[in-house]
Amino acid sequence: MTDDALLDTPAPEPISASAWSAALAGTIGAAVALGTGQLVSGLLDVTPSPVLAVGGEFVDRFAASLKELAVSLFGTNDKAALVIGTVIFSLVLGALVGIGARRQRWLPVVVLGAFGVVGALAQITDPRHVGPVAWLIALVSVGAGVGATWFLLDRARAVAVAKASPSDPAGPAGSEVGAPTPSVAVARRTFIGAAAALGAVSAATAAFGRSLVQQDVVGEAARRFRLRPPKSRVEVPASQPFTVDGASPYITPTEDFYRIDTALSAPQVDAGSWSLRIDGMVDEPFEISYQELLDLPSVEVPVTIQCVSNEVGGDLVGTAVWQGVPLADLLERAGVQSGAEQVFTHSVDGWTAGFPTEAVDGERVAILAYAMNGEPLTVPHGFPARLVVAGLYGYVSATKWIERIELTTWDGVDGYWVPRGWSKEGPIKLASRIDVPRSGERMPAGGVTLGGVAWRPSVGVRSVEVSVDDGAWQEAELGTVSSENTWVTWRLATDLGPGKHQARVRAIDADGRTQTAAVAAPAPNGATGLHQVSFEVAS
Ligand SMILES: Nc1nc2c(c(=O)[nH]1)N[C@H]1C(S)=C(S)[C@@H](COP(=O)(O)O)O[C@H]1N2
Ligand SMILES: [Mo]
Repeated sequence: MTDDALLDTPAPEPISASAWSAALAGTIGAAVALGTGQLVSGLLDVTPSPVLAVGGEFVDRFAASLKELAVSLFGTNDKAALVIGTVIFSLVLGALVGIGARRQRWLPVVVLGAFGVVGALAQITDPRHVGPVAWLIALVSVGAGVGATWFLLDRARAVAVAKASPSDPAGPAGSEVGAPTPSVAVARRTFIGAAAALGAVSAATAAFGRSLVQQDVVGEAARRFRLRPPKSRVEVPASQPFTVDGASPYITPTEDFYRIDTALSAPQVDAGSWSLRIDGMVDEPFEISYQELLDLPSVEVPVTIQCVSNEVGGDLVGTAVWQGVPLADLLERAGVQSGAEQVFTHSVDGWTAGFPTEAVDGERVAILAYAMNGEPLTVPHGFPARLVVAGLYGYVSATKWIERIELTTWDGVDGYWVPRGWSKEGPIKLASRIDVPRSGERMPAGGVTLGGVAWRPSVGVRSVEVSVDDGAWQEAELGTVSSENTWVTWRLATDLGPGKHQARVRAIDADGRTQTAAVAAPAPNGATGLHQVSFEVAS
């Protein structure tokens, strides 16, 4: 139709795509934008991608309220939910944009464009310093998304036009009842086919883009760098006096070790270009490479670490053999100035933690660790290096993917979780757990052996007591420990008859203090209360 024709004839009722097909067009347009963002990020080796950067921003902003929902300090499920939530939100928004774009053709440019700006800003402000290339990623993604939306909307409109076409014997009014004419069927097939193809392409680009950034950084480092045996080690006891089936082993295998962090995807740090800087209130700030770190005299020590958000009886605690360089050696080399009250550590992903300088007193185990259970750290546990400080909860001390140790004042700066409602200091509280039987478990008849663990790292556990069916506290048998820095395994043989029973456990630490029965929630500085299980013995 020419302009003249438009002017000369009365304007026809504009025919537009149905709301459903427009929604589908918009949804797939948004998917194409997300997939393209992932792909271009992958091709340019940029992390995080726009989606992960936006999700990460979300974590940082709302982590405090997530805490109130009693979510642990970021378990794996919360993250999957967040990423999926971000994607679903984008797709739903895309659907609305598709519907609106039938009247306002430029709507996808405005809304996807705004999304692109949000994604780029999230990438640029991410501590991993994605540069101006984020704008390029946004431009390409938004372009692809808008293009896909328009393309599909036009195909969807073609279906509506075919339906309304006077040449269609069924006519516009009759199209509801009459069988679709071939032209409607063809138009519909074209639209569905294009939508399906673009949907598949967006999923494939997202998956491929993601695979591009997932390198085997640990394997690469293993080929180039060699771990040396430690200069000194605290031995793991060669054997334990007992084991209880189903109870925690003394050393937690790495693959079973709990993982907690705010990273939506664990940072993949290249050991070859990584370095750690020690600065702030020190006489001689310095930087060391991975090779230099491995060359320093190291120690190997079994230490139990725990998350402050662990509930009574929870499993956010584990014991590993950590190899690394004593933090005291590094601080000595830097020359800590008087007035430096806080060891404040930074992760490559911007996460931070701080604890009092006095904790590095030469007695407490505090190491910059690069190996766990005899192997280089895995990516989820902080490769290439992390901190392990015996007796302090992870949120104040155990910085993974560490890149900077800053000596500063106590009031100068707060670690990540402190402004989010957690205490500034986080010593691990005396705790104990029953592993066997599990609550609700049905045990075979003929004598039940209870078993579990108890810990107060850096102080140690003197004894463990169990009360069955509210009876007197009975002393449990203890396993062998390598030092006061780990948990101790315990067991208690009982002679319980058939029926329902319950048991409670408490520990007494090496200072002679009995674990409190007073119930406290994890926030702000660790749960207290006694772990109790109810179980049944078969007849
Ligand atoms: N970079 C970084 N390091 C981190 C965290 C984090 O969110 N980011 N979480 C800390 C918390 S809260 C705990 S309990 C420990 C858990 O260490 P793990 O995952 O190796 O068990 O890591 C600590 N180190
Ligand atoms: Mo934690």
